[in-house]
Amino acid sequence: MKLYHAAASPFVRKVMVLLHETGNLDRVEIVNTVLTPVAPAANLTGKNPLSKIPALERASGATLYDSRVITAYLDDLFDAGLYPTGSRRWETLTLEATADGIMDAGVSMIYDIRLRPEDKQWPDWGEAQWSKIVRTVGALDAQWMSHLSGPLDMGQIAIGCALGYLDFRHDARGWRDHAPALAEWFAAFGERPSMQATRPA
Ligand code: GSF
Repeated sequence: MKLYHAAASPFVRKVMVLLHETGNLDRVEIVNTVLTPVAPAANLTGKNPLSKIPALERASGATLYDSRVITAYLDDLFDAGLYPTGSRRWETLTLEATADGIMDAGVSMIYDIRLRPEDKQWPDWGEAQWSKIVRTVGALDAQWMSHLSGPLDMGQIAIGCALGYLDFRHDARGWRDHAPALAEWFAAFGERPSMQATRPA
């Protein structure tokens, strides 16, 4: 399988952490992919017409994309149990969606700053995205610490990758000021070898 990859992408990192945690890194070939919304990757558009990463090309069958589809597929393939059964399953899926929402907001802020010409930038956009992030880390801190402290699942991995992205791109904004318990959880989670091996660059 080929994984279309960029080391800075928090969505790709979810897949990489899953591969590390399940000991299956050798099952994928990493294809470094350079792209932005205004510069699609020529080697990818034939596989994922949206030109977004991660994408997972398989020996047969459709190329899979959207990180949540890929993580669910690999969890199934490796029988990894990162999507638990019972009521915890729906929490895990919601937690992963929450993490992806933080990533979407954080990535969108970077696109606005880096890709738009200066005269077309709109600071209110970035502030509104940051407000989403502040609200969300606050909600995680207030309502999700018990789940986050349970057995490893894909929701936790995704939140770890989302918070890692905030540190990587938005460190100066200080998300920890809004979520002290979450910050404590992340200090420990970030020490996992899978997280250390996939630090964004
Ligand atoms: C989001 C992937 C994404 O936006 C997923 O896989 O979960 N819902 C999708 N990836 C970015 C790279 S990144 O900053 O992580 C991407 O591919 N952007 C290119 C574009 O055209 O938006």
